[in-house]
Amino acid sequence: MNDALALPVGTTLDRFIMRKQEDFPYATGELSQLLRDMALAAKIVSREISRVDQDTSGKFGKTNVQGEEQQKLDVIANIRFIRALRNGGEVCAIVSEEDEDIIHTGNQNAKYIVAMDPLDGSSNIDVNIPIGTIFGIYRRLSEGGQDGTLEDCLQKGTQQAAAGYILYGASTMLVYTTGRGVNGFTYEPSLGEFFLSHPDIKIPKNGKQYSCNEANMGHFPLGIQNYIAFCKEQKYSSRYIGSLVADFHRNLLKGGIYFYPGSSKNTAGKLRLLYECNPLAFIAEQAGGQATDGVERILDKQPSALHERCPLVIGSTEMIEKVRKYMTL
Ligand code: P6P
Repeated sequence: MNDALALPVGTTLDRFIMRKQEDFPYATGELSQLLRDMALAAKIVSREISRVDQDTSGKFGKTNVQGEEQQKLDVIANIRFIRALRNGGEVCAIVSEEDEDIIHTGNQNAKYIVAMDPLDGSSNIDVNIPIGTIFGIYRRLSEGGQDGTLEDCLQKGTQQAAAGYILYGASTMLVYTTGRGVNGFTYEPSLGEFFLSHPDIKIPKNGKQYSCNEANMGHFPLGIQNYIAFCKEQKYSSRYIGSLVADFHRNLLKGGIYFYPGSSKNTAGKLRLLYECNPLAFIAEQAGGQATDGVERILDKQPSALHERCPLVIGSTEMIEKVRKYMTL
């Protein structure tokens, strides 16, 4: 992180992106523009969520590739992000939780791939619980002048050029990294701008809160069950609202651990490696935390399918290390 370029709270996202581009001497501006495109879509989705009405609330009436019931806003958010990325011109292919196959944008000379969950936790919309968008950005491996390839999309998390999330909560926040720290921006709807509100976020090394669905406890690996028992002995607080981005964001700022482990019901767990685990793992590590599947580093995993699932344990370093000990006893 180039401290000389430390920018004051209140800097706009646009100015921040422009100044931070100077950290990358060979940058030619495409990634900067891509981040702006994501921010534009985030503003539009934030507006759609804040004015949910009978046209946008409730079920869409179909299921997505995961077999999950789509909410109308899932579809709206997916369309908005795909449109912003297609029109922005910097992305040749998109992997979305809402689409089984790769979405080719037609920008065949574009350098980047985006893997995204356009609206995670959308079943919480109708009960006004915060929800989020998660995205990871990769450089294409294939030559320009053609559509992005499956190989372009199945890269390890270590290959991400950038990653971020948008949290649609009491306020809308964009949190992202390009590999030089993590910064958070809060959206001011009256001005239509994101402003730097959380510069250089660092996750506390330890925490006293854990996030998991304890109803599944009996199906968790024994090591996880033993770690949860340890948390209870330590009198930690259980904090789980069933919305990954919201749970992760709270733990990122306050310290804590979120886990959605594999279980006897589903050995790979529920969350997807490409567009949920990898982006959040990149952010967690850049903020001084860790992310594993219980034992192995998430970012080192080689994806073999677009929508493959992966157990996730993510948050404060000392808590992750403790889980690793319980998992390897
Ligand atoms: P469960 C939402 O569907 C989600 O993907 C995450 O946002 C959330 O943490 C998790 O699933 C909740 O899953 O099985 O506890 O309801």
